[in-house]
Amino acid sequence: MDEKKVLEALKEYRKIDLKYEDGRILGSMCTKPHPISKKIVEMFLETNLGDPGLFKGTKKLEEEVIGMIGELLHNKNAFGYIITGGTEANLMAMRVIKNMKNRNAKILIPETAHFSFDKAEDMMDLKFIKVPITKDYTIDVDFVRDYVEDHKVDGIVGIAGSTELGTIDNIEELSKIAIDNDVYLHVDAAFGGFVIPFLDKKYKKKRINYNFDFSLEGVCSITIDPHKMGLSPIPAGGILFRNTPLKKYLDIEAPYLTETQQATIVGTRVGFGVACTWGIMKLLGKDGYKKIVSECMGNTIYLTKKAREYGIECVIDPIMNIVALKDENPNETCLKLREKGWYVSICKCVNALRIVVMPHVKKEHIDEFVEVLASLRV
Ligand code: 0PR
Repeated sequence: MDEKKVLEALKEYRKIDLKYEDGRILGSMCTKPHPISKKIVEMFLETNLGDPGLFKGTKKLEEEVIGMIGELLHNKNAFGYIITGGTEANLMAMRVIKNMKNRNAKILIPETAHFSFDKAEDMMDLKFIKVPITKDYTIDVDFVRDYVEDHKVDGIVGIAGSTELGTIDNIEELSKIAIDNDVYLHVDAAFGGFVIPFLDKKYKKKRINYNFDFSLEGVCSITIDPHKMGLSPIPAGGILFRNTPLKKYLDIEAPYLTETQQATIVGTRVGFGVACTWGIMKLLGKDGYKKIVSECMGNTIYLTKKAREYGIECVIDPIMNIVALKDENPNETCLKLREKGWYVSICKCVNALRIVVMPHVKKEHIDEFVEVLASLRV
């Protein structure tokens, strides 16, 4: 095929894909990347952070961007990586716990945890104790305290922005338990990491503890994904550790590379995720992210009000830009919506449809969607 034909053929395939800007993708934690990404991807297309000695500029950017995210999370000395996504980030954190303890590590994890942890358990022979959730859909801290005091536990996982409901576990309490009992605490803020620091006061609720970062002494590592609310293109996940000595639990000898230790799970890895995250964070700044988060939160509240007008109730008053709409048969409703061109996801912890109000979801899409959803119910 000549170039023209190749591109034409590819365009046909691309036409089959849904487009974020059409506003029909309502169940995704990803969105259209910031427009500067195209230029940055072109500039950094061939870079490979798997061999950082060859791409010293890109490696420097990674160190800088980890510094920037570290500052956002109140720890300038954090070390970490921009990797493929939240899954790799969580796998790396679980690897640290496993290698620190050097045996089948026992880890307390909330029932609301993302399925990437199930992959970690499967691959690394970890022993997970699933912690029940409270009526607020957050980790039962009393259960954690009692369990840790009575058993030998190696790690605790808390979530700041759960996948299904956007709930925030009480990380401050988990941190105290972790310190008192010398247990490793990992926080999965894959989604919430680029939301919580930018939430305007008016969207915060009194009864929720929003502290989730390194300012809490017990927090050892945090997953925070630029390719979700950070507006970076895929792949760009983030893993940050409290301090550099933890690196030894990740390092694998790679004697023939320009850097002889490798800590990430993926070997050959893109540099453009790093460059895009650096560029977008510099361009938007804290005010830019605050504006985006406020718009999403405004639309989230708009969706809940609109739904209520049609008698459709929410499972919880949304904490971040995730809405769970009660539905007796979410699987069936989800399929019916798909037939009509709307793509939502569903919750498994409760009978509900799940909508992530990402920046591509606008009020006009919400208006249309709620009408369609209501029409399915009559
Ligand atoms: N931790 C949390 C809290 C998550 O919500 C997710 C993904 C991960 C870790 C894993 O991140 P990666 O998928 O980057 O490895 N949550 C989304 C979900 O399962 C991922 C997603 C994104 C799914 C876009 C669909 C989609 O269209 O819902």
